[in-house]
Amino acid sequence: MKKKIIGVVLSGAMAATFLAGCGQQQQAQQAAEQQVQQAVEDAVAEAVVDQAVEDAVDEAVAEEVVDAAVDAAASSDGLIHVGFAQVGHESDWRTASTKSCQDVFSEANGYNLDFVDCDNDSAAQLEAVRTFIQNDVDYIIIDPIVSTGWDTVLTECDEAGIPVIVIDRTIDDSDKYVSWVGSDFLTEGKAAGEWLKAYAEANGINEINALVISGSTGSSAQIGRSDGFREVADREGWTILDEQTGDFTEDGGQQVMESFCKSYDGQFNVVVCQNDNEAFGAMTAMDNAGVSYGPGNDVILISFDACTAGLEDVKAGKITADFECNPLAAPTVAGVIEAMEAGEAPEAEILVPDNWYALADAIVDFEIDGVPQTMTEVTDEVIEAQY
Ligand code: GYE
Repeated sequence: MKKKIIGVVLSGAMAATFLAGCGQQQQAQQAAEQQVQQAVEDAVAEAVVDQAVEDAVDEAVAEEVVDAAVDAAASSDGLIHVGFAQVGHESDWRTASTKSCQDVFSEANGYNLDFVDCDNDSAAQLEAVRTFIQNDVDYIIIDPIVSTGWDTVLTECDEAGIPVIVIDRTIDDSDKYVSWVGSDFLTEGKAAGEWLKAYAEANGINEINALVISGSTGSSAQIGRSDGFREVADREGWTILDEQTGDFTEDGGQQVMESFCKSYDGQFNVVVCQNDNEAFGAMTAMDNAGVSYGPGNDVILISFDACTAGLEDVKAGKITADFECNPLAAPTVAGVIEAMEAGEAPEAEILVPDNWYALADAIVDFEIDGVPQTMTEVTDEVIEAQY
């Protein structure tokens, strides 16, 4: 830049000398000075632009070099990078699901797992997925907290060329994912209803007045279980006195049941909890309110999930029937990824099978949509083998 300015100053001075020789010394002097000034300004401006362009080019090159290095490091570890946006840590079911994913997507199995516990916060879950896109993972697994609000972010995954696999809960407003692996929540809800019908008939119970403690509102697990049970209740003319969410937590179940015990004192003979943790809380509330539950008692207590602690309560005669939801879907998701790695098209929908559990006295024959169901008697061995 300095060299250019000196050159311009010199050529201006030479012009001044020439004009002075022609006898118009003063005017020439002024013109020359202006010319010099203008030239200096132009040169400075040009140099500033040159420098800025040079800096920007340097920066872009540096950024590209860093990106390339990161990419090289990522792919050179030979692992399949998976981002998993998990719902949270609200229940025994969730703990089992997380452990299963962490075991399956381990380094020893050829994976690098980026696990995010979204703490039941939908905004945090969308952010987790966007971070996976930025990190350019190979696959994204989502257990959707709620079933709607997904199309925009799934479009972003699609545009980034990252396949999405949905696990457990469903996405109902977008089809931009390659596969879903999970349980049929509507069938679980119908199972509870159809079992209750058969159990009530077998035990001479003519009137059903039910209270429902539902799961997290807007999750497909809540929607399916509520709809399935309600379908049977409506058909049979049962009364559902109330339905309030316990958010799939023990605390939530206890709080809702405390308020139910006050509002519906002596009016209910069935309590449906949409997971075992809510049932644990509801039992505490009923104990405190002096309400007896379990086979042969005031209240028929129905639960979902059938985790180890839930089945222990079935065995102890507290929960009358427990409708399983199997949380161990991660090995099946790994199968989907392996198929894609091998260039095969994965199955669009893979159902994880569930069992229905009770003690021998509460095992009754029932059908769902004309399909006969089998129930499993809860024994120590069954509990031992459960998740
Ligand atoms: O029933 C409950 C958990 O999405 C099926 O979420 C899952 C449910 C499960 O919190 O315990």
